[in-house]
Amino acid sequence: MALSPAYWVRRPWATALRSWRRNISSDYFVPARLYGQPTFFSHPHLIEPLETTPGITGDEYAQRRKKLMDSLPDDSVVVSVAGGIKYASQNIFYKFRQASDFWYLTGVSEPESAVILEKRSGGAASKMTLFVRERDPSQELWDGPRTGTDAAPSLFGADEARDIKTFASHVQSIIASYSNVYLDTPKQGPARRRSILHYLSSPRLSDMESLLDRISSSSKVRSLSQHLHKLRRIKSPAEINLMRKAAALSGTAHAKTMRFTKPGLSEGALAAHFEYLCALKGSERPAYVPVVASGSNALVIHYTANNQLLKSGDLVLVDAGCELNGYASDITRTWPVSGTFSGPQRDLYQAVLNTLKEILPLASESSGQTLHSLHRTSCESLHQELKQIGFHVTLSDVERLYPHFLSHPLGLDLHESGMDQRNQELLSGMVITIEPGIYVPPDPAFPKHFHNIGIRIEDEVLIQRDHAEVLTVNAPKEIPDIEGACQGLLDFGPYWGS
Ligand SMILES: [Mn+2]
Repeated sequence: MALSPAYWVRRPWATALRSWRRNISSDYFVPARLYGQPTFFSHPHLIEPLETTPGITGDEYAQRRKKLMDSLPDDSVVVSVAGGIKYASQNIFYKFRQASDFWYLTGVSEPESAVILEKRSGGAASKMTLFVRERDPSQELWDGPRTGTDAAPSLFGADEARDIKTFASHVQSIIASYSNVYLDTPKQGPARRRSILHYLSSPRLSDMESLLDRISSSSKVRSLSQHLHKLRRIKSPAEINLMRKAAALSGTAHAKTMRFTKPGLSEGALAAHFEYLCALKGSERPAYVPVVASGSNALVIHYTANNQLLKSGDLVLVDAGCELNGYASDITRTWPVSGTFSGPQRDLYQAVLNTLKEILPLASESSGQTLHSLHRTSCESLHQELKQIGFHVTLSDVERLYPHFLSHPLGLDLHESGMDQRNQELLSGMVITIEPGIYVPPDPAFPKHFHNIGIRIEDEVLIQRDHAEVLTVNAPKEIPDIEGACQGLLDFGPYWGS
């Protein structure tokens, strides 16, 4: 895309761009063609100068690779591959989503790509080889432009780029010459989707399978994700900025969806409204299938059928969050379909909210808490709250009413870094959810007026040294705020509007 001279001068980052121009090759500066993903030249509304992907600079990607390689012994090689294209049926593909680990290391947004990072002994800088799809005009006519091996090194800071078709043979020889190999195979990774096998849906797959069988049976292969997730759990200032935006966008969409709610609409209409609001503001996709569970559907934790009609007098539980610039957000709110809580709904809601508010101040680095200790505290707190409103329950009964865990870390993935973090002390820069809930089955053991009510309230928090910063403040959660939002009394103002 050609940019007029006036365009450059008017933008505040014109100065930064001029100094940047001096440091890069002229063939990159001249936007001779489009690449396989947005760049500043083709998409200045998405990408700032110096950024490889929205909000993340090339320097930050280089820092991530350096930190990873510094954490590994000499004579190590890292292999990471792109996500695979997934198909709904036959050749009907889903919108592509990059594998999080590969994206975290490279910023490459195309499928059928891979990276090899090599660290020899003696403190020499590690070498980065990118594998990408070679340019192919006949294929690009169908699928859009590719970055290709010619532009990949300057775009992503790689030492060299090769055709992905040579990856299988290349990886074989590379791995043979290193003592420590870090990659995720189906046996080691938590799921196939992150596996090296999955990234090629092509005739080459069978070759890769036998190759990887041989590789993963080797004793020198170790899990890469374990090392990467140590880095990924602490968010950089740039990542925090992106996660703030994703949380703010989802929070606003929750508030507006409260306003949109009325008896007779389907649960799916609320999901559609939420997703529309997020997409309109630039979200690539929902971070997960939204749960819109009215009435007793809320007792099903992962209810996603979303095909019932909203009834006056019921609550509706909405667990929904957008993905923005690759980062997930995750918010649950529960509100009355008719805009006003009934007595029992109000009591139970306030009980869950009190527990959430008891946990939030504990979520800091200096508190020395872990996700496990916070969860235990939430069980004790819910136990006390339930007793206050007339439940005759023991602490162990609480598990029946609150069958899920309190919290999970999030970032590029909705549930980041597996379960091994539950026993680790919280550290500044982590982003976690806090999501207590109560789901009352129609069992005579529990007071009848609470039967079939399900309530969950979920915030995202950024762990700081001495406090937790709630990122999801745009989503109303106090009872008067929720009722106000539902009844249209909340002033959405210029920020909320448009
Ligand atoms: Mn969650």
